[in-house]
Order: sequence, then C-alpha cells, then structure tokens
Amino acid sequence: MSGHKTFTMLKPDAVENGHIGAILNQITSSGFKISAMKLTQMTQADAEEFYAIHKERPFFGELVEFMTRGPIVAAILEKENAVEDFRALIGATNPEDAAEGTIRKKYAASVGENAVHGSDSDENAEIEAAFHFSGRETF
Ligand code: 3AN
Repeated sequence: MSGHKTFTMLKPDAVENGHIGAILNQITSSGFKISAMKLTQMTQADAEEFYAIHKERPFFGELVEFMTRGPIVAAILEKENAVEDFRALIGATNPEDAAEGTIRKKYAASVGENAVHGSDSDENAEIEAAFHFSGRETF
C-alpha cells in the first residue's frame, strides 16, 4: 500500500524567481497538507549527502553547486498516495517533457534547474524528511 507522506524542496531557482507563493498555492490547492516547512540553505556536505545516489553521474558537481547557491523551501507533504500524486503534479524531470499545467512545465527552465524536488518512493520520503526536519518541527 502506498504511503501518505512525501518530501519536497522548492529549489534555489524557484526561490530566486519569486515563485514560492505560486508553487505552494498549487501544492495545497491540489490537496496536499503541509506538515513541516522551512526556508533553509544546504551546505555542500548536505547536498552531497542528499544526492549521494547520483554521485557517479556526470551532472553531480553541477547539481550540488546549483542546490547550494541559495535558499530552498523544504517541506513535508501529506495526502493519500502522496509520492505518486506529487510526482504527477510536478511533472517530468526535464520541463520540456513535463505535461501542461505541471509545476515544472510552468516554473522550470531546464533539466538541471527544475524548480522542485519530489521524493521517488515512500522509503526515500521518510529518509529525506528526516534529513531536513526533527520531530519537533513536524506537525
Ligand atoms: P527527479 O528529481 O525528477 O526525481 P532525478 O532523481 O533523476 O530526477 O534527478 C535528480 C536531480 O538531478 C534532478 N531534479 C535534476 O535537478 C538533476 N538532474 C537530473 N538529470 C540531470 C541532467 N541530465 N543534467 C543536469 N541535472 C540533472
């Protein structure tokens, strides 16, 4: 059975471009409840750990540099079928392939700077939520 929790980051490009409000509005009006949220900035060590699974990929250095260049909004979201429904809401990794109306279609510039992160499994949602939030920050 699929879980009810996912983890998201509004990435530095989305924050720089002033899209926090519009993206959060689309998320909450699509039925997701915010159970934790903060504006924060990842250090190089944070980003290398968070994206460790991609460390052999050619874009790893670029990804770490991008994700640390400014603040992000980190949040835990709750909804039935959260992981799958949220990935549908954000759209494909490459905004050129993302469906009309999805967050990446509307706000992302490229596959590297793609506005928003969404967990890809229930297991990773738990790991990523725990990476960014303590129990006292989660409601
Ligand atoms: P998603 O975020 O859709 O799950 P992943 O897990 O394949 O996509 O990639 C993680 C992140 O790595 C993406 N959000 C994107 O920022 C970056 N990325 C993926 N593919 C590329 C690429 N070809 N060039 C640059 N960055 C990439």
